[in-house]
Amino acid sequence: MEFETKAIHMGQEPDKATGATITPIYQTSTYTHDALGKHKGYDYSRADNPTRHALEVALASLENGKYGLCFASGLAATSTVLNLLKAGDEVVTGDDLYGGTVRLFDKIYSNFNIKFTYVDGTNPKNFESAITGKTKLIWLETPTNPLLRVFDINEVSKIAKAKKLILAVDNTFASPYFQKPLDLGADIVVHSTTKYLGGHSDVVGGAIITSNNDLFEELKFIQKSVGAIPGPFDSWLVLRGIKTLAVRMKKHEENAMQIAEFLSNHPKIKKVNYPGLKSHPQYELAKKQMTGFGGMISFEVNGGIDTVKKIVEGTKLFALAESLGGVESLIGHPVTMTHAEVPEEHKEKLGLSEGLIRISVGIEGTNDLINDLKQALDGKGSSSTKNNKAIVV
Ligand code: P1T
Repeated sequence: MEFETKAIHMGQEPDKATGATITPIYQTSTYTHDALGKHKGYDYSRADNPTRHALEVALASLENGKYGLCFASGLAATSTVLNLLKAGDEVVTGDDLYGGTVRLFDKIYSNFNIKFTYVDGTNPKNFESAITGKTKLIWLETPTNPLLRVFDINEVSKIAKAKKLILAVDNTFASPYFQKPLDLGADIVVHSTTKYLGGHSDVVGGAIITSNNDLFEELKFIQKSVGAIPGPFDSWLVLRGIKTLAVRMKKHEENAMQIAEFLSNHPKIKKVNYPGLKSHPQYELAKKQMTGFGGMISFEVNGGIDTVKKIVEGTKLFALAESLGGVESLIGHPVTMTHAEVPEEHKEKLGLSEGLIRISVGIEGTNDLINDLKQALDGKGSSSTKNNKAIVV
């Protein structure tokens, strides 16, 4: 079955009880048993819920996986993967990651005596060199947030397999429409469904997909035991979102490609990070492991925080906000927003500078978006025109 068809039909058969074409929101915490020890497959909604189940089946199919598990947020999904570990275990992770993931690693799980070693993921050999006898998990985010670096999933999966380690890939930026890590050798895929999967900036959620029976059993047990599950309505919003994922992703990419080219030719811009540009250091790898380059771009401006402030406060269509992957365009400043809590030395090592701006390109008209960036870059915006925008922190 083609991706577009799966997104609309997998797990989403007409409701057995009523014939409802669209999966109902089963807003119930519990289920009446037919008799002692006999129920219709559902017992209590922390363990399972039909609306969530429909989403789990649909997401598994989109990633070419066997099993899906949904969570209350992307970070709840990531925590669930980390809950596979025990005190004393080690994780080798690519160094460029969502700031909240770094915070979760360094500020929460390191307290439980789990060690995280960050490596430059652009060279797969760096993962191999950092592996010790205690390493259990390799964590990859690709393309990365916010520098849009691309790490070689297949090469890293060979290293993981040779050392019998679990490889988990955060596929949030690409979405399953453009990248399928399980097909490339990963054991676990993680998503913030808040982003492209939900697609409308109206829900926070997360997901894990795997084809490994043992990992699934363990992860399902953790899901039920820890309880970081999404409610039925949030599950339904993501289920509704994925129906249009394919058409949205095509437009995100079409817009992003034109915007990346426009930005590359702008005199105020020093560097554009977009895997679809031939100048991107991992362009060939991106072409090989992805079927498209996505809708996220970051760029470095000539000048300091004052220039940054003018640009991020000067756009009228691009809202100054955290998050990404919605139909509407967003603009952000990683070092003071999404990555504010990443330690200074980590930022320096990565080259995550004050001059870096990140945009999530929406699916509005391409020319409107380019014109909006143009007027902001050329300094034509004024503070009175952007009263719908947040304040830079
Ligand atoms: O926000 P949440 O649903 O918990 O997802 C966390 C997360 C995980 N992985 C990646 C790659 C992410 O980008 C995120 C969240 N990112 C943002 C909020 C952001 O603005 O980058």
